[in-house]
Amino acid sequence: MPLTPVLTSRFAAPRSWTLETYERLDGYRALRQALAMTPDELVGLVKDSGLRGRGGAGFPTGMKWSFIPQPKPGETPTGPAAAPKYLVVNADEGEPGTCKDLPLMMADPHSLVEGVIISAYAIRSHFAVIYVRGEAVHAHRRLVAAVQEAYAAGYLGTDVLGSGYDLELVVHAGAGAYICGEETALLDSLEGYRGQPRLKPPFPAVAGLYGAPTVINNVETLASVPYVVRGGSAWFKSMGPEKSPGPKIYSLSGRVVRPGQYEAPMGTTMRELLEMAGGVRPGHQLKFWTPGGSSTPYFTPEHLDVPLDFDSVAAAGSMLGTTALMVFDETDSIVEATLRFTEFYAHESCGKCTPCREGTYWLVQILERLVDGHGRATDLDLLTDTCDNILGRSFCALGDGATSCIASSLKYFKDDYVALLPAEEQGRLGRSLRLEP
Ligand code: L3W
Ligand code: SF4
Repeated sequence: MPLTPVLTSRFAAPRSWTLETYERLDGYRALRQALAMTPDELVGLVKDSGLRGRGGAGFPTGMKWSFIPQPKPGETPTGPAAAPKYLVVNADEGEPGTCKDLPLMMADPHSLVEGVIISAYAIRSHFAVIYVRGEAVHAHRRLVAAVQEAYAAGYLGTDVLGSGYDLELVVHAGAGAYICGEETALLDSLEGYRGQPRLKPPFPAVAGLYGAPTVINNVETLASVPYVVRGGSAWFKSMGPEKSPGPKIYSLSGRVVRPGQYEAPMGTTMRELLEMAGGVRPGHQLKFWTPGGSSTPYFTPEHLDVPLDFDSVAAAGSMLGTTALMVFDETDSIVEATLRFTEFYAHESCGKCTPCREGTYWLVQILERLVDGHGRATDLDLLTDTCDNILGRSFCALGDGATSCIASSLKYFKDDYVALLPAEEQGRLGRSLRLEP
């Protein structure tokens, strides 16, 4: 169901990325409203709006902000409450198929900057960082220009708009490692170390950047905040399901007539989105698709009517992830697609833990020999066993995510794997590891 554009409302405006256009189209009005509120009122508003994190996990944004330890009135703060607070924007968009944050930063960087200022004020932070994917040189440049404009106009720096509130905002480019999108690896990278995940807990809200309380939010999450402030929580909740409300940017790619970004309320179905994108290319049929990027289990045509919100997708056996809808038709080999994804994970595995570092390597070896026509009857079970030894046994979500495409492709398209086995191996199938009595 299309909606009046919210997050993408300025995308088509001439020179949409400039401060002049942003201000002309109501930009920075929410900031003035927010600065007239107390930080606690803002946290309450965002909690009440039901806004959930758009980076993949769907964690409630207001609740995350409320975890930041704050000094109690009349008491001398100690420990984390006495430490500086940081706001970090995870703009390291790198999930295969995902293309929502970069278009947003290119077309409307000030909506992110405004969201950052409001959110930093809400958590009483005076220092914020946008950590942008290293390869996205164009987005980095655009963000730097927007931040400079915001400083010059008094939206950033000392005494923001005469409110007495100070905020410094830095744009930092990563170096192109997918793992640096994992929030704690991102913090290590920002601190100048090799980006590898940290043990959680403690969560960044208590011990994050330089060991201080830190909120890390995705670009689309923070760009939604000015709209929550301007429209109010009831308006925000009027879009989409009660437990996952708000507007959402879905990115459609692959075998569709018009690939691109489609904004729709949370809970829109793939059938509706495909209709907006002109459908699967003429003369072909949908075979399988990802609801949220390569880390989320595949869906099939059976799932076309699943509402694409966090809870409904989870109930149907996958994850909303980054709402990267990659579309494959009957001409695509699911085993080859799965091999490509698995190669990506093997390449991007940071090497810190054995199940992911070794497991993803072996998954590639097995998938490669299947695709090359040298598969063995035992390979299907071997894939499953290897996934079982990665899932739930890895240090971070990358390892778990690497198993999703394999497990779900075997669940829905086992025959496609069998068809790749040499004839003599197909004959041995009944005697494979798992099927043996
Ligand atoms: C304080 C607690 N904070 C949780 C915070 C936590 C984090 C957020 C969600 O993974 C997924 C992953 C990818 N006290 C807390 C707490 N938090 N409990 O809440 O945490 P979590 O652990 O559920 O998820 P995560 O580690 O943030 C994100 C999946 O997204 N994904 C990939 C995304 C890729 C991109 C990209 O390229 N831009 O977004 C796709 O599906 O596999 O499952 O902030 O600190 N008790
Ligand atoms: Fe690194 Fe993979 Fe282990 Fe995550 S699961 S810590 S990416 S080796």
